[in-house]
Amino acid sequence: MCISITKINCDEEENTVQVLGRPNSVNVQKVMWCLAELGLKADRYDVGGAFGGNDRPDYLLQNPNGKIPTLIDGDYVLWESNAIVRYLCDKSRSGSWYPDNAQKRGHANQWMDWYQTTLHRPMTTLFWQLVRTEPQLQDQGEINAAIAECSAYWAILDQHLEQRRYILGAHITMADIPLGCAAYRWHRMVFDRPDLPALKAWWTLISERSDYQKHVMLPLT
Ligand SMILES: N[C@@H](CCC(=O)N[C@@H](CS)C(=O)NCC(=O)O)C(=O)O
Repeated sequence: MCISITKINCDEEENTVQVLGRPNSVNVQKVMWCLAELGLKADRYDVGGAFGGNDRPDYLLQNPNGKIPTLIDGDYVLWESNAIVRYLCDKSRSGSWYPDNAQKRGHANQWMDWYQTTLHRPMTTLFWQLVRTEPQLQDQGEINAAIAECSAYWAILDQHLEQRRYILGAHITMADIPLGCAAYRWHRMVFDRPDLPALKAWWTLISERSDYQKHVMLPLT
């Protein structure tokens, strides 16, 4: 494939996957954090946002949505961040990341899909309003509605985590990745947050991981 965009951390080794996507995208962060936890080598290319490139014909050949991230693993191309996380954990079978039975995988997929279909939308509204909109142009009504909606959803996870260390229980799994990335934004953005102690305890545990710090705990931009 022809890629003429800036390549980051290139080590030119075989078995190195390529990730197309800018580092401040929550969906790219899921993939980069996952790869690092699994001990897999990756070259990341700056695509999307201010870097552009995702509307180019060679990019659209790989991902017709023109969205990031896209994963390239040899001849294999995959898009949709949660699908990429599942693929990597399944392929690697490293540690506890890919649950070892169908019922546990069902629950992991449930929480991953819940994030993507339910919490991601109001979190994106809140993020765009608080981080990517000039203060004088922010819509306080939209912010308040997004905080209320997000708070109700995070409270569901908070209650679930009251009896658990990680989302599936004692061990960290792929279920913790999408919600873990979103939890950084939730706790780092500046607004009047509700007190959700079990959620905070889980996020604090995840925040201690060096790969999470490196790939997710970046300046909010
Ligand atoms: N459901 C897709 C969503 C992909 C998506 O919307 N990515 C955003 C960045 S988070 C994007 O490509 N935005 C356009 C851009 O960055 O130029 C996934 O999870 O991969």
